Amino acid sequence: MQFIHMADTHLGYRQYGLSQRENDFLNVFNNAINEAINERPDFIIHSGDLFEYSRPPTKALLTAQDGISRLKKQKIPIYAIAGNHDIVMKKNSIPPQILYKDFGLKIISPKNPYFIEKDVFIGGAPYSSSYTSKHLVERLQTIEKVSSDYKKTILVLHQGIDRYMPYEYEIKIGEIPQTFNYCAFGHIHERIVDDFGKGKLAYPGSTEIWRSNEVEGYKKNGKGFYLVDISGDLPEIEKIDIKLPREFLKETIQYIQLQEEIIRINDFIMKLKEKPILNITVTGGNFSRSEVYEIINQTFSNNCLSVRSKYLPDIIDENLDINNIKKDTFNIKRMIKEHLKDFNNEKVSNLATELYKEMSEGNFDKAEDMTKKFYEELNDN
Ligand SMILES: [Mn+2]
Repeated sequence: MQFIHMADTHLGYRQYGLSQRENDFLNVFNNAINEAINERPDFIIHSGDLFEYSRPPTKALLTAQDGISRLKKQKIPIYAIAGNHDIVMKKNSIPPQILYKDFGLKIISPKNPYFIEKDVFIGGAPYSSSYTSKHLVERLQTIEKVSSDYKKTILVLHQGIDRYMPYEYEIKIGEIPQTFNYCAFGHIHERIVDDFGKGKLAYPGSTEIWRSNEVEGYKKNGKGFYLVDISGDLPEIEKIDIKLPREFLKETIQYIQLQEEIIRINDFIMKLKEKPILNITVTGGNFSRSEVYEIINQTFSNNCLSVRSKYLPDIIDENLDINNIKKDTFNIKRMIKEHLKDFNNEKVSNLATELYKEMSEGNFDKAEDMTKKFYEELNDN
């Protein structure tokens, strides 16, 4: 008894506004479906964030449709839940996955919280925000009760757990029932496999590099999906890697070695078949950002799909004596709280602090996501 566990395919995501990146996400999904068919699993589980948006672009919808109908032709059932990207946080909203019901996609939802596939119990719930996680915990208790009649049980969820995301989780590890053989999670884009209760808990990770902070994890653990065998007492989990269409390079170079490093990186890039994405940080020394920007852009803009650069020169300011400044001055969180005290709302000041942090690091995409999420959850209540 083998199944495939994948998640976070984010179809429709147009990273850095580039159509090539949109295609990369679609191609990786296509390849993952091909590879999945080759493995001849008994079924497939998709643990959420099939799409980037709750209203995906047509191309993404067609790619999903094509993949799901190929699985149907091969008689491989596929089960899915909605992730936080697939749904808007409004009551009674319907995820786009519903479009594929007639193509054989089975959606695990509050209405249909579980299915039985070849004597295996597959139960779960769509993404719950931290504001509604109480309901989720109640739901989980009900699902656990029903599952006790079955020998092999799988729980499907799209949530962050405090054990792996201590600041942004929606559910605590202690709130997840421990009786399932396999907990098929989505949401965290890193690959994680852990012992949990009487079985295993796993995140297969995203299938493409969705944020630049996934590059390190990709280098270490690859990207793709899991092939899980639940015949024995403990599930056996095999990592199946899907090759990414292009390299995502992240380089930090010292200003003093700028010339040598640029040559080294350029030599590497010239050997690549596809234009990579290059994230480059120049640090140390007292240099002019605009001059270094010129050099980097001239060298790389033609042979990279996208060049994103960050400059961190040493700050030399003789008038600034760090020892004379009270530590409080640097407590941005306290400063923002003080300024927003008329709102009398901790969530607002927390958002402001987080936005300040992300935007000062140039993470505008993330800041936008956070703002969107904040208002979606606000409207939900
Ligand atoms: Mn995701």
